[in-house]
Parts: sequence; structure tokens; C-alpha cells
Amino acid sequence: MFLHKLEETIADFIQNSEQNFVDEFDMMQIYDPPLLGVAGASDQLWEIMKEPNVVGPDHLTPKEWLSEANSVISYFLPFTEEIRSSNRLEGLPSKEWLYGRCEGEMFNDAVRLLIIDEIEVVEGKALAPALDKRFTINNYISNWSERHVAFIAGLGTFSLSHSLITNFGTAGRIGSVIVDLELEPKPRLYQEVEEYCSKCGTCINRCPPRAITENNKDEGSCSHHLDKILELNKSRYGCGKCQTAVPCEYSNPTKLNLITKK
Ligand code: B12
Repeated sequence: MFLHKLEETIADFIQNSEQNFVDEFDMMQIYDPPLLGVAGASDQLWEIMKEPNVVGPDHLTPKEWLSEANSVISYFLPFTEEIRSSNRLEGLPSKEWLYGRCEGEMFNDAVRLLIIDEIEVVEGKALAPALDKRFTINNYISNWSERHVAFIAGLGTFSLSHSLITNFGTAGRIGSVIVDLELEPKPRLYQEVEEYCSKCGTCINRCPPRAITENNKDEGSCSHHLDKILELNKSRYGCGKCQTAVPCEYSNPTKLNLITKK
């Protein structure tokens, strides 16, 4: 019940908040309504995140962020068709995508704060790790990985490009808030880490610095490419070629296959 109401509140915020519209592009809308997931704070996967090949020992569990934690609300904010379609050409990222990355992350922070407010209204406690002073990123690895959190919260699985594929695809941004409310966890309808990836390889050819292969992704060359984009655009950066003009841009390709097979 609480979650359903929260979903409506976020959808309303997406439709009506000025922060979700970009003046420079004739009030272009950044995000469509979100997908919400929930993970239990005692889920066994939190400890598995600390393993070196998963995220690493610095990844904190929900209770390490907030001792009273009982649940984690994770959400995926899908980019609108306008932002996604603008980035389908090869080469440099579209200006719209760069606004989606930068202004879009500011809006993502506003969603985190909105959820914290909603929890406090019902006298609960809430904390968004991305907004906490303990949040860090070392050598491309954070101590709270939004994709891994979303995986645990039932929102989707990883892809060849290491993006998270949800039922609304990969092109969008992820956020989460740890809460002391006991919410029912969302079932994970997958067993494997890359179960929603069809391994079509389209992202391999889309990647400008060729950072993606069938077995690996070179985060260093992806990051170096993003630095070059920042240099060209000064205060904004982004790329997202691996998340646009690919079958997982706005859908889960393995579910599409199931539908067409019927
Ligand atoms: C550091 C960082 C980067 C680095 C490294 C990216 C990376 N893949 O980790 C650089 C600068 C290269 C980068 C690039 C981009 N980023 Co970035 N980045 C982050 C950040 C801040 C932390 C990532 C992190 O902690 N990684 C941890 C490591 C361990 O992840 P990993 O190596 O991919 O994990 C593998 C292992 O865990 C393995 N595995 C092995 N065993 C097991 C077992 C289990 C159970 C599981 C689950 C997994 C697993 O599976 C994973 C995939 O192979 C997050 C924000 C956040 N706080 O999470 C955003 C984030 C990942 N970035 C994002 C985006 C959108 C981008 C870009 C598209 C840029 C842009 N906006 O235009 C590109 C390309 C992204 C891509 N395809 O991966 C989004 C991803 C959205 C999505 N749908 O997936 C995030 C979540 C930001 C957000 N808030 O939405 N990013």
C-alpha cells in the first residue's frame, strides 16, 4: 500500500516538477515514470557484494549505512523517447543525452530527497547513500553500487556493457533509499547475473572507444572517453551509446523474445 502510494507520488513529481524539464530544449522532459523495487536489509546478497569479484569489501550493507535499516527502495528512471532517440546516431553523444546525464542526476537527487521526505512523514527513518558524506568511489568502484542494489531489489540484471537491464531497458538512471520500514521485498524473477542480456553484441559495436568485448568491459577506456567528452562540452559529460540503438534500450530483450516465440 505504502509502496503503491510512493510510486504515484514519484510519477506525479515526474509529470509536474520543473526539474524534470529542460528549458534549453523547449521544456524537453527528461524521465518517464519509474520502476520501483524493494530489497530486504537482511538479504544474503548484501554480504556477497563484499566479495572481491562482485563489488568489493568496501561495499557497505544497508545496516552499515543505517543501523535501523529493514528495507531498501531502489528505482529506475527511464529516459524519455526524446532523449533516447537523440542519442541513436553513432559518434559523439547528443546534447540532449548530456542534459539527461547531468540535469537528470540532479533530478535523481531530488527523487532521493522526495522519498526521504515521504518516509519521514510516516515517522520512519531513511538515508540515501549517494547523498551521504561516507559515499566514495575508488578506482571506478563505489561503496554503494546502484546497479547491484537494483539487482538485489528485483529490478533487473546486468548486460555485456555492464548496464543494468530492467523491463524498461537500460537507458536511464538508478537511485535508492535505505529505510527502517518493513516493506515486502520484490521477487527476483531471475537467477543469473546477465539473464536479461540476449548477448546480441550490438553494444560492442556502438561503443566509441571499443571498451566492450564479449567477456569484459574496460572501465579505464570508457572513463577516458567520458573525460574527452567533458573536455569538449565543459560542464557536461556522458556517452550512453551502449544504451541507445540497442535492443535493450527501452525493453528487456529476453522478455521480447518470449513474446515473439508465442
Ligand atoms: C564508477 C561509475 C562509472 C565508471 C565505471 C562503470 C562501471 N561499470 O562500474 C565509468 C566512469 C566508466 C562509468 C561509465 C558510465 N556510466 Co557510470 N557509474 C559509476 C558509479 C558511480 C559506480 C559504479 C560502481 O560502483 N561499479 C562497481 C563495479 C563492481 O561494477 P561492475 O564491474 O560493473 O560489476 C560487475 C560485477 O559485479 C559482476 N559480478 C560478478 N559476480 C557477480 C555476482 C552478483 C550477484 C552480481 C549482482 C554481479 C556480479 O557483474 C557486474 C557486471 O559485469 C555508478 C553510480 C553508483 N553509485 O552505482 C554509475 C552508473 C553505473 N553509471 C551509469 C551510466 C549511465 C554510465 C554511462 C552510460 C555514462 C553516461 N551517463 O552517459 C557510462 C557507461 C556505463 C556502463 N555501460 O557501465 C548508471 C548506469 C545505469 C544503468 N542502466 O545501468 C549508474 C548506475 C549511475 C546512475 N545513478 O544511474 N560509470
